Order: sequence, then structure tokens, then C-alpha cells
Amino acid sequence: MAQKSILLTALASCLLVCGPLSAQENDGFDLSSQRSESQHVLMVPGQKLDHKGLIINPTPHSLTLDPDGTLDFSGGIRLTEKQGKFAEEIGRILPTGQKGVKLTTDFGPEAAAEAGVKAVSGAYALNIGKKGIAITGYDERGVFYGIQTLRQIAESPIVRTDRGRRLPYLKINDYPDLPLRGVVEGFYGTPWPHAVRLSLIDFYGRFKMNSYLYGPKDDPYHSSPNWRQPYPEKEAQNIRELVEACNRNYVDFVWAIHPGQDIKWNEEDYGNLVHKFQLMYDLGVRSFAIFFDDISGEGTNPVKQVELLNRLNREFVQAKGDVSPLVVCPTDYSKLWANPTPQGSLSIYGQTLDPSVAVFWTGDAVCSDLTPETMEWLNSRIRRPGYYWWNYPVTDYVRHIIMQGPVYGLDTTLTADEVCGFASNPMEHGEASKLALYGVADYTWNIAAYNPIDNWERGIAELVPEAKEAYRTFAIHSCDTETGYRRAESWETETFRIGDYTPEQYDALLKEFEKIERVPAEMEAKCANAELLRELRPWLAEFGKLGTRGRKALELVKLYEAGDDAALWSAYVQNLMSDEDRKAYNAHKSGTMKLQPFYELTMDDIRDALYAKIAGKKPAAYKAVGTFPNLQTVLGKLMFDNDSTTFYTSGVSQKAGSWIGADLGDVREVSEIDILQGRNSTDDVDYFDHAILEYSEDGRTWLPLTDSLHKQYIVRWNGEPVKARYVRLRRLESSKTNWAAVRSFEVNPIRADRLGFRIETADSLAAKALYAFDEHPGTSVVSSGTFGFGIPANVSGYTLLLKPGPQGTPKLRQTDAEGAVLSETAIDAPLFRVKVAPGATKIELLGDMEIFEIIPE
Ligand code: 14T
Repeated sequence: MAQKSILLTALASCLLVCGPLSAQENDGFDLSSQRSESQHVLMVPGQKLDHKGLIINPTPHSLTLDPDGTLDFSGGIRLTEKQGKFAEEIGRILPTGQKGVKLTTDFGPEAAAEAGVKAVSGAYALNIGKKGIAITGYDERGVFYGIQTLRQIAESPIVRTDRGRRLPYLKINDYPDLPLRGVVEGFYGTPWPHAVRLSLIDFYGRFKMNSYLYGPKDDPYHSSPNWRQPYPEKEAQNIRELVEACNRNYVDFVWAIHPGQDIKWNEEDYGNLVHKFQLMYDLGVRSFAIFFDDISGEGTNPVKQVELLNRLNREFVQAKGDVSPLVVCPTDYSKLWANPTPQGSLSIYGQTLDPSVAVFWTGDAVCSDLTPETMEWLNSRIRRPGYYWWNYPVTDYVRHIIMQGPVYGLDTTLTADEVCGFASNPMEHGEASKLALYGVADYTWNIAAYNPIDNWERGIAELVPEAKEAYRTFAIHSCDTETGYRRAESWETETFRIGDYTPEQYDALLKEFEKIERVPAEMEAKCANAELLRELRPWLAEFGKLGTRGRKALELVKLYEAGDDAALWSAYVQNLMSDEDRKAYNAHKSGTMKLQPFYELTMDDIRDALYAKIAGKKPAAYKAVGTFPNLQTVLGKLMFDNDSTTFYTSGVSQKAGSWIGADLGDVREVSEIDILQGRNSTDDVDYFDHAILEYSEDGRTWLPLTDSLHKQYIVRWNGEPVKARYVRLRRLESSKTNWAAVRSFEVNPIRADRLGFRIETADSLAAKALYAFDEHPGTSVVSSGTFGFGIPANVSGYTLLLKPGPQGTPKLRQTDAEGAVLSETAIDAPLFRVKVAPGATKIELLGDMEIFEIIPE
């Protein structure tokens, strides 16, 4: 139930915060329905490596160890630098001492050439040998990076433990692959707190990222209409501090403006923009970007955008002399909707935009992998190497998710000739984004050497060394989005179905769930990063509960095998999630790919098997089938949950041959089918607008139940019963490429007049009361008064599948046709068997209980 409300909230909040999107809908351009994230989940590439105790991130391009010697630096480091710039930085991060080992630093094109250092900003050489330590940078930034590498060596396990404080002799020659490496604070939602930004800026410096683009969608002074206004003093002061922190870390603070929704292409607004840039310049900003994403109307005009950028380039950037080249995010930032023609905005950029301006691109979709193909497609139009905007680990469209998975999906053959830079758009949880950024730093520095799994393992140990096992356990099960940019999750965990597993598989899964249960307490006790803990806390709490219900589901498997029906049902109902449990879980999900599905499937399997054993037939619990792979996931169940506010969504485009159906488990007589297509209202775009209803006994031969249906959200059929195990709605010829969604898929919905006996309940329960007799033990009705039902002549007894409520012990009363009470018994167990008393015509259940199924015998 909450599944959908979450999806809706995510979408609604997006639509709320980005008013422009609704405007685009009016223009017939619904951005949100075009997100189209890739739904393919591949195995994470790479493997954990043995670093022999020497860990440096990003991975240096060349490192040669000299196994013969080590340099004692227990006396600290004594700095002799040519230019006198780094005393403070060294003092901040390494022990210093007058009698320590000598560290010389130098930089500049000549020094670099002599030391064989590549002529790019940030390149450096670091030598540790008999005579001491020498760092040569191509530029100041290069020396700074050399120092960061030295710090990491000094902090490596090999130095800390094995050898005391002795540095290995080595030679490093290193340089960045991409000139622009960094982070764009570009998400919708609460912008990062100041302290988190400062901590992140240090993180960028430590791991050699050099760009921080400041563009939080919900900073009013970044976007329309307040982009024209100066920051209030407090915010201005904070920005000054951010600039200083960036300067200390050799990070370019790039202030971005998002004026497109209401900009007027006139002198006044040009003046407003330059004035705002000047105010930011006065705060110390020396790099600027203009974002034209997620807007509609006049602001999207590429000719005007280019005019503005070129004029700013001349009159502001060039005129100042100390301002970096501009960066722009085009309105056509993804191939999904970019106009591919020579008249399209990207081609116009290519022909007319000053070549110094860098152009952002999110790839084939909003959130997508970085491939050579997508860059070629872009670059041939913009006529320069594009600047990749990676919408990972951003979760503004799935705010119930916290992405802790490996950084992968980034091509390892690309070079600066194809990508001039790479910026990651992270989560509003800044500390929790560091694990992903640790990967981004590594990839952008040394693309060919990038190893996703190894990086992720190192990142965990770097970020939470005190509780790395607990953090790793949390992280490996907190990766995927379910419906957005799909990511591998729980790849070390093997789940299984009841009756189909080995003892080893069982034990391994049990161990994992037990480990998961311990994670919240362990993180609370050990994790030293209080802010990270604050961000993770709600997810950790839900994760722990998932561990518990997963473990209990495993215990149920054993109970099921033991064959004690009463004990099994009792444990089963105890392990069901309440509505509150679901609401809490849905707000802070983890384990969506394997763990929660294991819980759901196991609970359902056990329930259905128990029902079949008692009733002697399969329950009327249907399973989703069809051409979309995610029908088999928990999403598919949302079609059968008797709740039309929740829906199944394909998450990928519909296409020729697509179909969505129900597997009835057995061949049944089908006489009625009711389908509600779409996510919500009848004007939703996600449905089959041309379709046919079909049935099949074997899943191979299909026969039609209807003619072809045009633009029908609601599909209703009833007629002479047919024998079917499967029914489906199949898409026919259509130009539609939207996702497909189904709110409800009912086959033979139960009706009071077909029951053959009367149910007597409060009017408010009338509809739900049928769930007690629908042959589906997964549906239920909660009764707190009297629940009565007539006893058909041929019935000799009943098995009740219940969950007694908290208020006292419920009672069962049998009465005869005159209403005289024949017997009254306490219902003392959730699975309760009763024989029909001679002469009894009615049973009344009294008290507080949830009734799942009443099975006659
Ligand atoms: F600028 C772009 F490159 C970009 O990605 N813009 C936004 C970005 O701020 C947001 O964080 C990101 C992830 O949700 O996607 C873009 O915003 C969208 C895109 C959509 F297709 C917001 C709603 C959409 F439907």
C-alpha cells in the first residue's frame, strides 16, 4: 500500500519543488514520465585486491616500491620547500619535527619537466628514499596532491602497524585523467548543512577532486525567482567560508545559477545576472555555471542561452581575468528528450557557443551509465568533450532509499578527449554520500585502473574503520532503487524458496540475518562519525527489523517442515508486518532486491502451503506474470492486494508484445475479470492504450476474451466460464512507449450473492468480510464485535485462520435456527478447529481478531 504512496510522494515532491515540470506537462512535455532509468542490473565488476597494507585513493598511475629500504620518520617531517606554501597543510595532516626526515617540495613547469611530471594541473611526483622525501608538482595543486598521497601512505596499515613509523622507499608518478573531477550539489530536497559541506570539501581535497559545483535546487537564491537577489548576510558569510575551504583544498568552488524558469531575455535580466555574479565574486567566487535544466518556456531558447553565455564570457569572465571558464547545463541534458537534429539546442551550442564553455550531459537518461556511445552522440553535436553529470548517488526521486553501493557503470576506456569532466550529483545525505564519492574520486583520476568492488571495500574501511563490518553489512544491502537507476545489491547473499535449499544455504542466510540484526547497535556503539550516524539512523532501525523478520521467516521454514500446523500459523501471524511496520519500512527501505523479497516470498509460500494442506486445494492467491522482469518482484503483488491506490509499474518502456497477466496457480473456471490500468487517475499515461484480454490453460495457447480495446483504463469482462490457469492483458499495435502500470487485476472477484450463505457483520465490514471466505489466506478482515456467518448444510466443521487481537480471548458461539445458543468456546489459538454442533445453523465470532480465512470441511 505504502509502496505507491512513496512513489507518488517522490514524484509529487519533485513536481512541487520543480514547478516547471507541471508547466512542461501543460506544454505536452512530461519530463517525469520520461526519466526511463536503465532497469538492467549487472554484476558489479572488479574484485577485492590485496594492497599489501599500502592504500592510496585515488589509485596512482605509477607506483614503484623499492623493497630494500624504509625511511624512519618517527621524528616527524621537516619541511624545506622552495616556494614556502605548504607548511600549514603539512602541519595539519602529518607529524612535524625539527629532527625529522627532510621533505622538499617544488613545483612549476620546469621543475615538473625535470622530474618527469606530466604537464597537467594536479600532476606530481613523490619520491621516498634514503635522502628523504621529495614532492614535485606540475603546479601548486600537484604538490598538494603529493602531500595527500604522502599522508595516505603514512596512515596505511603497513606503516601504522607492521613496521612502526617507517615509510617504504618508493617512487610515484601521478596525474589526473580528467581535468574536472568533482561533485555537483544539484539535487532537489534539503540542501546540505554548512558543516557537512565543509567536511565534504576536505574530503574532495583528500581524494584529489577539484570541483564543487554549488547548485542545490532548493536554495532560493540559486533558482527562480530569487536568483536576482543577494544572499542574506548569514548565507553570504557561509559562502565565503566555503570558498576559503575550497581554496585550502585546491577545489574550485563553482557557483551555479538556475535562472531559466523566469529569465527575460532583456538588458534588465542580463544586468541582474551580472550583478549577482559580481556579488558572488565579491564573496570570493571565481568559477560560475548556469543551469538550464528542468525548465520550460522562453528560458529554454538555445539561441538566447548561447547569446547570454557568450556575452558573459566576454564581459565578465574575460574582463575579470581571474575567473574560470563557464559551465552550462543545457535544457537538453539527456538523450531522452534532446533534439538530435542540426536545429536542436546541442547542435546550436556546437556551432555558436564559445569553445571555452563546458557543457553538462547526464547520458542516455536522467540517471544512466557513462558510455563512449553517449559521449560520442553528445560531442558530435556540441563539438567539444562534454562534462558528465552523473545522477548517482542522488535519491531525490526515491527518497526512501539510501544508496551505499559500489560506483560502477562507468566506462573504463574513456579519456579527457571524450569527457572533459565528471561531476557526481549526490544524496541530500552528505556524509552517507561519501562512500560513492570515494569511488568517483578514484574513477575520475585513473579511469583505466578503476576497480568498482575493490574501491567500495576500501571506501568502507576508510570511512568507518571502527565498525567496518557493520557498515559493510548495511551497505551491501542498501544499494538498489527498485524503480529508478537500478544497482546490484546483496550480491553475496543467496536466497531460496521453501523446500528448495541446502543446509549450507540455510545456515548462511540465517547467519546473515543474525548479523543484520546486530548492525544498528554495533553502528551506534562504534561508528565515530556522528553526522553519518544521524543520517543513517532511520535506515539502520528498519534494517535491524528486516534482519529480525528475515530470521523469523527462516525459523518458519523449519516449523513448516516439522508439520505442526497450529504452531506454524501462530508463528506466521506473529511475523506478519502490520500496516505501521510497512509504513515505517517503506519510508526507509533497504534490502529491496533480495532480503525483503525473501521475507515476502517465504511468508506467502508458507501461508499458501499451509492453506493447501488444510483446505485440500491451492489458495486463490495469484501471481503476476508477463513480459516485464519486475513482475516477479514485490511490485507485481500490488495488482492483487485489493488496494487500488497501490500499483504495479513496469519501470521500463512498453513495447510490441508486452503483456501483464495473472497466474491462477491451477486451472480454474474463470467467469469474471476486472482490471484497472494506470497508476492513479484515468488520465495517466502509463497503460496499454490498445490491448486485448486473453486466457490460457497452459501458458502457450491463448484465446481471446474480448475484442481489441482502445484507450480503456478499466477492462471488465464477464461471461460463460472458461477454463484457464492464466489470463493476461496483451498490448496491441500502438505508438506508446510509456511504462505500463496496473492498479488492480481481479479474477473471479468474490461476491456476497455467490457465497451460498449469509455473513452478518457491521455494515462497515461488509465488503472486507468476504475476505474470510475468498480462499485466499493472505487477505483478511479485522473484526472487533460480532462476526456471524451461516453454516451450509454439507459443512461438518471449520478451520479458522486468525490473529487474535490484543483485547482478551475471542469466543466462538454456535446457534440454531431459533437463535438459541448451542455452544460457546474460547478461541485459544490462532489456528482454531471447530466441529459443527448438531442443529447449528450459524456461527458467531465474538471479540477482537483479524480473520484471514475460514475454511469449511
Ligand atoms: F541538470 C541535470 F543534469 C539534472 O540532472 N537535473 C535534475 C537534478 O537536479 C536532479 O537531482 C536529477 C535527479 O532526480 O534529475 C534532474 O531532475 C529531474 C529530472 C526528471 F526527469 C527531475 C524530475 C524529472 F522527472
